[in-house]
Amino acid sequence: MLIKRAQEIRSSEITDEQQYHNRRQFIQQTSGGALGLVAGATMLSNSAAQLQAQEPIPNLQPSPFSTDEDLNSFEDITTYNNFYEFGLQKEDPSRYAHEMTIDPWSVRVEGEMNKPAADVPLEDILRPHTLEERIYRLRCVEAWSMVVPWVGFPLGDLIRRFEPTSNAKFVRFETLHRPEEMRGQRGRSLEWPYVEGLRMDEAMHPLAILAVGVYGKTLLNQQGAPLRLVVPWKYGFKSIKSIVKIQFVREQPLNSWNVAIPNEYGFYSNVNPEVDHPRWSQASERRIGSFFRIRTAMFNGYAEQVASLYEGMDLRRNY
Ligand SMILES: Nc1nc2c(c(=O)[nH]1)N[C@H]1C(S)=C(S)[C@@H](COP(=O)(O)O)O[C@H]1N2
Ligand SMILES: [Mo]
Repeated sequence: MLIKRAQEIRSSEITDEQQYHNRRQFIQQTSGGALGLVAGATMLSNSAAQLQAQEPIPNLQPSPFSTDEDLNSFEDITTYNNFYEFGLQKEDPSRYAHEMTIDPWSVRVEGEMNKPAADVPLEDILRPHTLEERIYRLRCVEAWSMVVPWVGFPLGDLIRRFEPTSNAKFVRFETLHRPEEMRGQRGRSLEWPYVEGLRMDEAMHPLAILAVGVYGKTLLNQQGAPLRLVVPWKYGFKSIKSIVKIQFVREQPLNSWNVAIPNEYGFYSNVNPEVDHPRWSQASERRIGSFFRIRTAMFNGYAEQVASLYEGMDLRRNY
């Protein structure tokens, strides 16, 4: 069990927004007290994606960073995914990600830090943190977007625990590499493992979170269970899934999409309607589940919070 239930909460399947809002209210009414997080994620051993048992996460606090836009349905969020480790089609992750085992799970934390390098069990990664609900827009570089009610905690809070030194200028992340369970890794659609990185000040920004859940329950594998990054002002590919390694490094890391197609995908990858992708416009996006295109906002609508991180930088060159 990943999350210890402080109180039993209603765990009926949630498939639409109205139901969800009712449930959120319920969660808010019954919340109070810190979360107890315990060991031994025995949550999953599936023969089919539908059998992935999600655990309810109680006592979620709403976040002032949440958007109040309409949420995408649980169905959209869990069946229209990019997770190339399971294939290139949007429905491939929901078909095949159950083949990945996520119990036990640990994260190797190493690099320029005062604490010794260690394989940290997932429960120790989570234990000190209070989980919040963060409703964020996720804007894929392919010009579609979703609104997702994540459950997570600030990445910066985790980083601080390991006391990175002043040599740590960037944070580098790796996804699990296990071709036996991740069929896409048997091919060469990308170089494996999937790698991403953030500049230290980006990683410390309060909007950047590590997510463990969605819609009030633990993540399904196709969403990057048991632990994935969410950086809402950047294109979706920065939000690396199923993280097994976090390194504090001196140099800007090479990230998978930049290595694969450097003239199309950079390191920064800030959502920017003024800088088109070489093959398509980034000025607008299609919200999944809607027919209409909407205008894309600078930094995906989070400019007020993050623009200062990039002051003086040429965002055309640093794409
Ligand atoms: N390990 C890994 N992480 C990944 C990807 C991937 O292929 N592999 N795809 C990225 C891309 S392109 C996007 S848009 C988001 C999609 O997240 P979602 O499926 O939860 O919407 O995950 C990102 N994280
Ligand atoms: Mo993406």
